[in-house]
Amino acid sequence: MHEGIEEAAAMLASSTRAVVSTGAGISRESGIPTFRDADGLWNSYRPEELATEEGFLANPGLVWRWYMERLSTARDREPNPGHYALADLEKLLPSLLTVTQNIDNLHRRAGISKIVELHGSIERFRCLENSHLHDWNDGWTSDEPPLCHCGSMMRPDVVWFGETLPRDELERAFTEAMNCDVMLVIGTSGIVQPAAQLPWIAKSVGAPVIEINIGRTVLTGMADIFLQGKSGEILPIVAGRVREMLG
Ligand code: BJW
Repeated sequence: MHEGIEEAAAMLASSTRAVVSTGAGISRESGIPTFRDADGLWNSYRPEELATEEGFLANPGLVWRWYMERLSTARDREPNPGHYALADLEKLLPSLLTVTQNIDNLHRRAGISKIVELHGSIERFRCLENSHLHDWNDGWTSDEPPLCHCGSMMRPDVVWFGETLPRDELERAFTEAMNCDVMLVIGTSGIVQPAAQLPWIAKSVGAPVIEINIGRTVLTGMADIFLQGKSGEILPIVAGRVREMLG
């Protein structure tokens, strides 16, 4: 067993305000690609074209089709043992809040109920002009963005580069980070702002930071505990130990 697991589990078991910050790595074992790994999306696709408003306005069909493909992948895939272990931890630690940069909805599907989605959701849409929100509509096609009742083009309700994050979600994430007594950071490269600030905020208020990642990141040097490996393998062990400690 990983030597830091015992210590990490003890920190979580004794916490009263735990925050978990997740990134694309937690969903990789479900078959959803990350962004910046060797097989990540940004190695095959250009973020300027696909994840900015300018890219969308230049070629709405291209961006819409890309998101439709990713929506279909997200719906086809299942939560993995890492997602389920986090849902177990939420039951064991009622104060635990999950803050995710992921848009894939897998945390909710695994049973997580206290969650802040910083970058939106691939399951939701809003129109460009008036931000009218829509769920998926079976009358829509995957080819071109449909129009809202106000006549404006529909786009995925996700946060693209250069866009501000949803205000309430960001405020809640920052407030919880400022008040947490331990932060668990899972499967993120830790470079995309402002989400990347969360572990640093936790650290600045004296909360220990536990990182789970298959490789070292910009956060590893500041983390109090670094658990190197797949989140789908490490998280179930951590959650199991927390259950025993609280048992
Ligand atoms: C495993 C594993 C396994 C693999 N187990 N681990 C300040 C300084 C510099 C730049 C900026 C700044 N403030 C703002 C910016 C600009 C920009 C930014 O941060 N750029 C950086 C790239 C430098 N930020 C923004 O534009 C944000 N907006 C903003 O700040 O507004 C105000 C503002 C605007 C303009 C100027 C200044 C201020 C918005 C960011 C939106 C990000 N959007 C995306 C796309 C969302 C929709 C979609 O999915 O299509 O969000 S980009 C992409 O990156 C996606 C992710 O949520 C996000 C983070 O990626 P994540 O999750 O960390 O994934 P990876 O791939 O990077 O890492 C995966 C990790 O998992 C790796 O470490 C692996 O090792 C690990 N892993 N398998 C455990 N099995």
